[in-house]
Amino acid sequence: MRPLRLGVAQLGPIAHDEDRDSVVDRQLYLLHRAANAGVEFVVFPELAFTTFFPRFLIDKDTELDTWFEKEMPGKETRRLFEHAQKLGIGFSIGFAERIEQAGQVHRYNTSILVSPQGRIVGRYRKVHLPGHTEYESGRPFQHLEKRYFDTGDIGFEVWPFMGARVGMCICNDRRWPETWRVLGLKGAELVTLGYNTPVHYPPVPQHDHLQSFHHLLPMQAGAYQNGTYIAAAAKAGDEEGSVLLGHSCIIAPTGELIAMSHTQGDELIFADCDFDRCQDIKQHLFNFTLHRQPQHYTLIATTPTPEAPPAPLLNTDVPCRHTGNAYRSPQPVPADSPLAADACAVARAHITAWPGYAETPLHSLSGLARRAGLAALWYKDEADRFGLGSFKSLGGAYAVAVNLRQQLEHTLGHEIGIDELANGRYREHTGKITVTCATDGNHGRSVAWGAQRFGCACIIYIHGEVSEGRAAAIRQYGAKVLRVDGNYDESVRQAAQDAKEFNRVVVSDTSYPGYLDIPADVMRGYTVLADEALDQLGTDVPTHVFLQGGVGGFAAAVTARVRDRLADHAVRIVIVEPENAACILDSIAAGRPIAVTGDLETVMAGLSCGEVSLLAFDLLKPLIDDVMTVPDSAAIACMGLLAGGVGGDTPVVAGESAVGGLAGVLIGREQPALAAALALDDASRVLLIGTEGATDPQIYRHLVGQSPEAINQRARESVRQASSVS
Ligand code: CDT
Repeated sequence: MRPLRLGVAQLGPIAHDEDRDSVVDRQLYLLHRAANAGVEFVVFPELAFTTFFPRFLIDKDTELDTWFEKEMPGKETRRLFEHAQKLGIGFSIGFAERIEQAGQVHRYNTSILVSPQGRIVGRYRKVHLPGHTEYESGRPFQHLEKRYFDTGDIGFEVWPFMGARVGMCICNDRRWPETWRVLGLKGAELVTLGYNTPVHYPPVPQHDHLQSFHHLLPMQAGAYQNGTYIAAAAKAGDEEGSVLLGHSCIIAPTGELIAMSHTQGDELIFADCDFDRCQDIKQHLFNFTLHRQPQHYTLIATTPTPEAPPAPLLNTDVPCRHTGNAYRSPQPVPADSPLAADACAVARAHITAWPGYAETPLHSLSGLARRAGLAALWYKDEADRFGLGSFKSLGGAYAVAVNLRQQLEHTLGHEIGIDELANGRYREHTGKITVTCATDGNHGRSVAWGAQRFGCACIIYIHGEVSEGRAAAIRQYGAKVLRVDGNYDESVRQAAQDAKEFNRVVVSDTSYPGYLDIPADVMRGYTVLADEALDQLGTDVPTHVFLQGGVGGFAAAVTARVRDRLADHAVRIVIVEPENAACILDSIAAGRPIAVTGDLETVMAGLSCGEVSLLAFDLLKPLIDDVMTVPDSAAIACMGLLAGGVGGDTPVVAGESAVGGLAGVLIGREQPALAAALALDDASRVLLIGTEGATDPQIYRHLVGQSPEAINQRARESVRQASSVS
C-alpha cells in the first residue's frame, strides 16, 4: 500500500475587489479543516488568489500586473506556505505568474507543487490557453486568457512527491487527451488541477447544460486510460455575474468518482488513495510497454497540428441524375419570343410602379463559397417579395392585372392604365370577373393577392399534399380555396374544367396547347427578379446559374434574361429538379415534353410537378446547358446551411423549394464526374435564386429545427455586428 489522504479545497467566488489577505484567510480556513480531517495533501484551484480576471478587458499593463504575482510566496501569499508547513500539509495551487527573462516580461497561468516542508518542488505553466485575444462585443463576459498569458514553456512534468509520481495541469488542459497521455507516459499516479469554468459558454450556448458532463468525461477517461488519480479543484459560484462550475472531485485510476463537492462555495472534500492501485491499470489492460503501437500514432505528435479536413457541408455522396442538353443552340433569345427583351421591359415598368415594390437582396455567400470550393456564390433572396414570401408574387398578380386590363379595354373600348386598376376605378366591372388557378401554394397566393389588389373574385384549387398553412395564406387575401383529391396535375385539370363550366379566367403558371398567353404574362412578371439580380451583380458575371425546375416558367424567365443580357459570356445554366418530379430532365433528354407519372412527392413542394409547361419547355430547350436532380435530404440540409450561415455568412431563411439550386451546386462540386460534366471548379462563380422564404413557418421549423423568426433575428444581429465592426 502507498496510502495518502488527498484533499481538494474548492473556493467559492472571489469578488473583483476582494484583496489577497481575505482570500488567503479563506484558504487557511480550508487548510485547517483539512488538517483536522487528517488530510496530507490539498489541491487548490486555478488563479486561486484573485477573481478570474480574464473575464475583463484590461488595456494597461500596469493595471494587468496588479492581478499577477511577481514572487511566490510573496508578501500576501506567504501565510499560506507558513501555515501549510506548520500543519505538515503539502499543496498545489494556481496563480498568475509574472517573470522577467532576458529583459522580457512573460506572464503565465501557473501552478506549483509545494512540499509539507514549504518548498516549491514542481511548477507547471498552462499549455492549452482557451478563449480569445481581442475583445468580443457580443459576449456577456470575456475569456481573454489568450490575451494575457503566454503559452506554458515547461510542458507536462511529473515529480516524485509524497510517495507518488505527481503531475499537474490546469483547467482547459483537462479536456485534451494529449495532456493525460503525456502525463501517463511519464508515469503519473496523481494529477492535480484547478479550474475556472463558466457554466455559460457564449459561442456554443447549446452546451451550457453539459458543462459538468464535459468536465468529468475527459477526466474520468484520462484517469482510467492512464491509471492515475486525478484531483480537480473548482473556483465555483457566481463570480461577478459569471457562474462558475462546481463539482470539484477526486477520481480513482479506475475512472470512478470517489469524492465530489456539492456546494458552490468554499468546501473541502477528501478521499483515501492508494497509489499501488494505479498499477492495476498500468500493468494490465493498458500496459504501455506491451500493447502500445506508437508507429501508428505519429499524426498525434506532428508539428504543426495538421489541418483537419472540414466537416462535409452535406451528404454529397448521393445518386443524382444529370443530362447534358443536346438541343442547346448558340442563338440568342428570338425577337418574337414571349420573353423577348421588350416584353420583359414592359412587365418591369409595371411591376416596379406597384405600391410596395422594393428590390429583393442579393446575398454574397462568401463563407459558403469558400467551404464549397467555389470562387463566388450569390443568392438572390425572394423571401420578402411584396410581403408574400416568394418570387411568385411577381407572376400571378401581374398576369391578373394584364388580363383584367385586356378584358376592360375590350368591354369599354378604350385604353386602361394598370394604375387605374390598382386604385379601384373600375371595380364595378372587375368585380364581376373571377380568376382561378391550381397551386402548390405560392402561385395561388400571388393570384389571390393580385385579385384582391385589382378588384376581382378568386377561387384557388389546392391538392391533397398542400399544407393547411399554405391554404390559410391564400385565404387571407379573400380567395376561396378548394381542395382536390390527388396530385398537382389533377388540381390543374379540375381548375380548368370548372373554369370552363363557370366562365372563370384561369391564371395558371403552366401552359399547354391552346393556353399560352396568360402563362407568358406570368413568366414576364418573373423576369423582374432576374433583371434585378443582373443589375445587382454589376460587372460580376457568373459562370453558372443553377435554377429550380418546377413547371419551368421561373427557370425560363431567368434563363431568357441571362441569355439576353449576358449574351457575350459563356454562362452555364443548370436546371435542378427533385428526384421524384424531374419532368424537365426527362423532356430535355427526349427532346419533347414528357410527363412524369407516379408519386411526385417531394419536400420541395413548389417543384412537385409532373409536366413541364409547354411554353417554358420551348424556351428552355435551346437555351439551357444541363438538367440534374437532387434528393430531398440535400434540400433540407441546404436550408440548415443557409439558416446557420456558413463561415460568417449572414443567416438566410430559405424555404424548401428555394434551395434546389444550392443543393445542385454543392453536390455537383463534390462528385468528380458531375463536376466535370458541369465544368464546376474553384474558379466557378455561381448565381442562385432563393425563390421563397418560410412560406409555411411550421414546416420550416420542423425541417430546420428553429423558427424563421429566430433565424431572422440572428441575421439582424449579424448585420448589426458587421456594421459596428466596419
Ligand atoms: N479557465 C479555463 O481554462 N476555462 C475554460 C473555459 C472554457 S473556454 C472559454 C475551460 O475549459 O473550462
